[in-house]
Amino acid sequence: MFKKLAFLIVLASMILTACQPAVVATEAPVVDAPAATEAPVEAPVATEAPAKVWTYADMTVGFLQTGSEGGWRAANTASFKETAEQLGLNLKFYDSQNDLAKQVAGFQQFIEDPEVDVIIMSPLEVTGWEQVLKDAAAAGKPVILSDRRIDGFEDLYVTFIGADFVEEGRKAGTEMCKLLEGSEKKNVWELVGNVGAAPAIDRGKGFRETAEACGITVVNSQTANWSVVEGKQVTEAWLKESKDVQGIFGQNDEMAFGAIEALKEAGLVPAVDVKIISVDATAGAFQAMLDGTLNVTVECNPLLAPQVYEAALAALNGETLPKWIPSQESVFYMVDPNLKDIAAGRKY
Ligand code: GZL
Repeated sequence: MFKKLAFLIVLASMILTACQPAVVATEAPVVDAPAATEAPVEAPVATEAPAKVWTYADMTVGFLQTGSEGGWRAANTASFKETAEQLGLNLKFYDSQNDLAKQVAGFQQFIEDPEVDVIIMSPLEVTGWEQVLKDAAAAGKPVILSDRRIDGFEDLYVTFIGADFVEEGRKAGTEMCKLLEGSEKKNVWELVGNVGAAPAIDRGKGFRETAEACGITVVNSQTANWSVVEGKQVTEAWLKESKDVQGIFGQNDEMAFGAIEALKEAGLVPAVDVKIISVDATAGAFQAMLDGTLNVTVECNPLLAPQVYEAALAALNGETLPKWIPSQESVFYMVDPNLKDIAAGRKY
């Protein structure tokens, strides 16, 4: 009797055990279930496709250039075209012809162009960019500022690669102070770039910081739009009013060249009767210093393309960059005994 009962009990327990689900390694163990003797095997997780790693060969750049207003810009454009070829990237070049409306339209065109992966811009003016920057972000196209900064909207562009224009102005003011040291009068005229442009605003600011500290008075200041012709016209008009000027600050080389022509035609000796300082340090400025008509030029490096393209590729690969990567620059002097050799070694 007892044997039959024991058999039935064993049989029942065997049947009950067989119905219990086994602790399946792939299921999360029930909290109060006995710990599995082996580490549970992780369920395979669906893996995402690896993010694309961009190379220059993949990259199509939409580059919005200001125009072709002088030697600095020619060197800057050459830098972008030559470096694109060297790196094997596809460059779509847009000449804004120094017209802000055209540059904004070109920006919109690159946003809508499915071939363009990243947009690079040398902005003609510091304002007017909010909508296109927002549209570019919505289109997933990184924006890099080259050469010139804009006001605000740092969250809408990756980085600005270009000079410290305020520092360039400070350097020019410091050099004008040296040139006018001991002068009884320190009247200076300033030829300004296009109104609203970062270099025009910032160079003027920096110049006044250091020039006014040594007693210089900026008697006249007017735009001559970066050009030789307008630099000459503005200086001629000023000379008709007065020849009581001891120094001229051209915010770029071309405007200084125009002033030099006007001074000569008015019977004044440039760099002697009137000290002349410019910014850019183009080949033309070195020639003017070698001719003895320009006292000083403050360098502004136009050969930015390698750094800018590197930043564009980094942006496409999701890297975070500083909001400003300043370019390194120097100052050059007419009185430098090595000036001829320095000029011979320059790329622009
Ligand atoms: C400076 C650049 C300026 C040059 C001018 O980075 O934007 O524009 O100084 C040029 O010669 O027109």
